[in-house]
Amino acid sequence: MAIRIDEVRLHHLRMELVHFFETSFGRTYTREIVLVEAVAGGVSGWGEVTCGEHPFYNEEWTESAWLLLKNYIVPPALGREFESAAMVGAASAGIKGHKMARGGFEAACWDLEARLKGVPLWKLIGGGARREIPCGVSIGIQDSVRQLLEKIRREVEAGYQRIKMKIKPGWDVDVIREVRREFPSILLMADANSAYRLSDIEHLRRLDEFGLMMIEQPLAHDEIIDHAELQRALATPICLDECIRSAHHAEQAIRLGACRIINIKLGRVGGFTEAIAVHGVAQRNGIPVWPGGMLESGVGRCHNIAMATLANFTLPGDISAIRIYWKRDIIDPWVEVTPRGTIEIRDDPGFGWPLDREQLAAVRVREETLRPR
Ligand code: OSB
Ligand code: MG
Repeated sequence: MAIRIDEVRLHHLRMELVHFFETSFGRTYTREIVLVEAVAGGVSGWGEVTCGEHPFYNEEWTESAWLLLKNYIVPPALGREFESAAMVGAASAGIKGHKMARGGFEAACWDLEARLKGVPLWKLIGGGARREIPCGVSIGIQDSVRQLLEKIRREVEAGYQRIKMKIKPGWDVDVIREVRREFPSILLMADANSAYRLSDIEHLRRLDEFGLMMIEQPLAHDEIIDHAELQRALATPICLDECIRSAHHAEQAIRLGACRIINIKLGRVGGFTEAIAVHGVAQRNGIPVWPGGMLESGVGRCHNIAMATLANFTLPGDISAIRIYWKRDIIDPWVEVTPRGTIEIRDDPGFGWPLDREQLAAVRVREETLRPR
């Protein structure tokens, strides 16, 4: 079934987090999210651009994504027929970088295709390996160790299967030791978001004593070779996040031994087609993957849930209940986590959860409709 994109609407949402979220690159209080609505024959498909408010996780941010979508990604696609959503990414392949902006549009087209066909998105992408997604939770850097321990206790009691804590120089070995003293047997991992250098190798080796499931992206966002050297020196598995922007990067990282686990983020790799390719490379090489998160609204969260039904997503990921992030979200009902620490998938066409259009309008600060000229 060919898809002809009639128009595309960009929505800029401003959503306040329940609690600030701090990583090694900064603190976020309010998310500025771009949603992409792709319309064909009166049916809308929805995608989310997962970049941050500032170019600190990678080079993208809300404003860059808006401009890229408006000036480069959407115009060539308007009024054009695509054989399927799988062909949409190739149409913007000439753009260097900006994969989160490209991925927001690409994901909207997959959601649109699923709705036009009346099938759930997880089915369209070839997922469905499980009906329940194993969930972990990502806990930011806190003002005190006591606060961190309280948060971890709350989420462990809620049933989350693994805890990820953010680390940075000055908030690492000593803090993890406290966490381990309090919670000796939980599945625990640490995410550094590129805060260290290879010269920190002796310091990072001290993490080996804590039995972490993995350490995520310790070194620079674009540095695969040093990660390979670090991995040779560490017992703890390295998981790459920022470094893996394509299936080709996954191949290189695995070939060099730079990681034993990969975090796949839909936006970071430019959408579903590339995410499926990264998943395939990892699967063929015996590397388990899990779904990363970028503090998404319900729309992006549901896309991640669909992705996590692919067979090799065997580790609990950063997909957690909406209440952890938002007072009110733009989907209704909310995504909930079972006492088993899982999310049950749904069979509605598209991403599976109904949009709350009233709330969408309430948090929208800018809207623009792009039509063929
Ligand atoms: O590196 O995984 C990351 C949030 C913002 C930017 C980068 C990261 C994160 C998270 C949050 O860890 C994951 C989530 O959405 O639950
Ligand atoms: Mg990460």
